[in-house]
Amino acid sequence: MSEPTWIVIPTYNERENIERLLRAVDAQLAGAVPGGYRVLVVDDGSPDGTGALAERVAVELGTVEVLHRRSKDGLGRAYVAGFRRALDAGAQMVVEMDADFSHDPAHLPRLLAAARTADVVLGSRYVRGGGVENWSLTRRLLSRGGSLYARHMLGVPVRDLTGGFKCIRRRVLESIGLDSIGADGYAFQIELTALAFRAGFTVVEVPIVFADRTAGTSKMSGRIALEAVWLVAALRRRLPDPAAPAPGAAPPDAGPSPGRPRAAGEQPAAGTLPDRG
Ligand SMILES: Nc1nc2c(ncn2[C@@H]2O[C@H](COP(=O)(O)OP(=O)(O)OP(=O)(O)O)[C@@H](O)[C@H]2O)c(=O)[nH]1
Ligand SMILES: [Mg+2]
Repeated sequence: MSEPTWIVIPTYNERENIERLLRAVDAQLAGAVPGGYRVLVVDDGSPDGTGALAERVAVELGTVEVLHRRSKDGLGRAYVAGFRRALDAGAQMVVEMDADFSHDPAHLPRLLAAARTADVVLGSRYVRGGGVENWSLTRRLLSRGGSLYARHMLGVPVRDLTGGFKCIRRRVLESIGLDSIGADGYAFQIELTALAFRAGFTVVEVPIVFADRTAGTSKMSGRIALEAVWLVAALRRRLPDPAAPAPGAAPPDAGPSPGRPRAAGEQPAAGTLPDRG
């Protein structure tokens, strides 16, 4: 049987980070994940040779595989391809994280621990104990403003909607359907969480400190940030009605288990776990 936990890491020109990152992830997870884990690098034909370097590290570590895609096709599509591969291989829990150390591998055990009792766990900068390091005021305002905008537009009670460090259960990905996710960049993260929440799954935020990348260059752009603004507006029209039965949810008499749809007035699905690490 395949490993139940898969870590999916999209890369484009991350040569300066990928080897160190794969070793750091391995060091955090070795022996700590029941049933074992697999790390999947999804590389979009990085011209700097990230894919080939990841292959070399994979041979040495034995826990890593690399999915090579022909050319740069955006973060959202890279994630969807990675999720597909993980689900096909039997993954029960999929974790997504960036390759540039903004998502500290040391947070992985805490996120995975929270995922034992939640369907979606978000590494969150905007709950108590979380934060960002070395960001300009403009970047802080953009990120905070983006999450607030999406939260209010979509009615999803989550503080950090644009972050990309999260654990998602298999049943969530199966229920929302990977084909239904159309967005890229920040909007991809918003869409995934909003669809999961509206389908009735439990979403929990765990504080993380997000460090600015120190090696390699950013692939985010003003275009991707702007895309998020109009995609959130489009998503608002497309999201299922919160009162309607959720397709992935258990029957209403199944008790307060994850996946149960919530009626109006019930506890919000999103909660915060205290920072223990
Ligand atoms: N496969 C693939 N990976 C991508 C693509 N665009 C970005 N990535 C990866 O996705 C992750 C997040 O991209 P970043 O450029 O770090 O975006 P960001 O964290 O919002 O921006 P910075 O804080 O400036 O680094 C990194 O691991 C990138 O290498 C893409 O088109 N394809
Ligand atoms: Mg980054």
